[in-house]
Amino acid sequence: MSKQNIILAGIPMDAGKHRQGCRMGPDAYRVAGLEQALSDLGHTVTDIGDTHPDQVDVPEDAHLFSLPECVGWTQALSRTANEVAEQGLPIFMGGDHALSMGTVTGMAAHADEIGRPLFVLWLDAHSDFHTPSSTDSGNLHGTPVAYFTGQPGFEPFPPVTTPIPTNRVGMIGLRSVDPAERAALEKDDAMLADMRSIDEHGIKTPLLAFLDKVREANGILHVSLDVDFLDPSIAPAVGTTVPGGATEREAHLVMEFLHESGLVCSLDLVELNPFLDERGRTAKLMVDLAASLMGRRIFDRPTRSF
Ligand code: Z70
Ligand code: MN
Ligand code: MN
Ligand code: MN
Repeated sequence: MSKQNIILAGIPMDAGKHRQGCRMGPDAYRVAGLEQALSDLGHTVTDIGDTHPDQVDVPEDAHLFSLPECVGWTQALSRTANEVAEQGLPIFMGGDHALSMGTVTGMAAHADEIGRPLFVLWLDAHSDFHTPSSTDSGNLHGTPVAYFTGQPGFEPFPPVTTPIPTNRVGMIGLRSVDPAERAALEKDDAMLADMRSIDEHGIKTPLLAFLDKVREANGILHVSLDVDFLDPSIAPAVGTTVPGGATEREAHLVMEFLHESGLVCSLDLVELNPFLDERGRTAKLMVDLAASLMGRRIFDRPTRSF
């Protein structure tokens, strides 16, 4: 991947779930040095500041947490993502995972405009495949994949004009999937790699298979990185810790393969809750992973040369 125009967009969204703190995510990434880490690699980096939700005329819902605000964010982010995608490679600094309802639909519209199919790589412990009627928690951060793939039941949200077919979605890192999500995913054709299959086959196997699919279709790839993809022992700053996640080495390897593929068009960094961090270690790890995705490496030649 050559040198890029990277656009950093802060999304202080906390409306996707009850537990608060993700609104501090964008500033934590700034303090942890994301802009410098990327410009050190030779990229041009522009931080456009924080985005805000649109005001919308949607009533509160008894079951869904902060529904009007989530609708307002989705509308604003879909527009913003489509706009910034024309200027370079956006990195969306979240904010909770409900922000992907907006970023992915905006990137899908952009991909449509340039005539290439958008694929989505979901790096997460969770599948986030609930619909507003299947969610028990009422937390809309558990629903973005169902929304941008065009599942029914999202009426107060903007209609999805460019749904991503589920066969263009790859999920890696799964280890917490609710029964309703599981039933829906088993009927569907998304590529699923749970931690069991990663233990068995290594993380490289599903990743390279998915990247082949993107390449064969002349697609572009949006990557959505949830902090809880990582094991909580290395990434404690997240509301929903699930043991048994990706190691630091597995995560870096994923990022390095993604860089080498040259297919990545955009990145979400989501679910960082700085209120729960230990001396910034999770924010710093996420910055390091973003740097690996954007080309940081130890040597510029193959190192198996001995
Ligand atoms: C659960 C729910 C979720 C992220 C937790 C959890 C969803 N399936 N997503 N953390 N990122 O409440 O729907
Ligand atoms: Mn556009
Ligand atoms: Mn998630
Ligand atoms: Mn998650």
